[in-house]
Amino acid sequence: MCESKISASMMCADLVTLKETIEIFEKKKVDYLHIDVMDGEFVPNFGLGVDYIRGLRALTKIPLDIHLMIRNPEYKLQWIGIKESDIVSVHYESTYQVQRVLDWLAPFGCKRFLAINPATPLYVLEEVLDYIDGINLLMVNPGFAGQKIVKSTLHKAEKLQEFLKTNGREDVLVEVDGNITPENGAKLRKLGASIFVAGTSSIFKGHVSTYGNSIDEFRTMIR
Ligand code: S6P
Ligand code: MG
Repeated sequence: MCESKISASMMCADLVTLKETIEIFEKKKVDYLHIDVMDGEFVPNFGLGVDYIRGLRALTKIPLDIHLMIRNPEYKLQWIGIKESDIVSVHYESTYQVQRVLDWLAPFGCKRFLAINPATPLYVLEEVLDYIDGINLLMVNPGFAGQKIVKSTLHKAEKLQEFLKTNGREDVLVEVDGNITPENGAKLRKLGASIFVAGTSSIFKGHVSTYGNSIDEFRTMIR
C-alpha cells in the first residue's frame, strides 16, 4: 500500500492566521492543501474560488487537492489554473458527462479523481476505472465542515477495497473526505485509504500554535 498523505482542508483555515498556518504546514511537510470549491448549486454553500487559489499559489508551493463541488465542471476547468502536481476531484453526480470531464482533465497532467457522495453506489465506478488515478470517497454529504461521518461509508470503504482488487486496480488511490478524526483515519487506513482530508476533526482544532502537534499525532494514526 502506498504511503499515507495529509491533505489539509483550507475551508477550515482562519484567514487571520493563514500565513502562519501555511508556514506550519510547510515545516510539517503537509502533502496537499485541500480546496473545496462550491457553487451554491451542487451543494448548499459557497466555497473557495479562483482568486483564493491564485492567492494561495503565491503563498506556497504545496500542491493543491482541488475538490470541485460544482455543476457541470467540464466547462469550468480552464478557470482554475490547474498544475501537473495537483489532484483534481470531480463529482460523479455533478454532470451527465462523467467520462468527458475526465477526458478534458487529462491535458492538464494532474491526477484525476472521481468523487462520490455517500449515497452513490460503488458500481458507478465500473465504466470510469480507465479514466482515473483515484477516488475521493465522501464520508459526509458535501458542503460543510464539522459534520458527523455517515456510518455506512466505513463499510463502503471496505467494499471499495474489494472492488479495486477484483478489477485488478489496486493502484487506484483512495482519498477519504469528511469527519476524518484520527480514529476514523486509522480505521480507513486499514481499509486501503492513502489520502486523508484533515479538517476540524483533526488538525484544525484550537489555537494555530497547536496545529503542528496535531499534525504529528494525526500522522501517527494514519501511518
Ligand atoms: C465537505 C468538504 C470537506 C470538508 C472537510 C472538513 O463538504 O468536502 O473537504 O472541508 O470535511 O473536515 P471536517 O473534519 O470538519 O469534516
Ligand atoms: Mg472536500
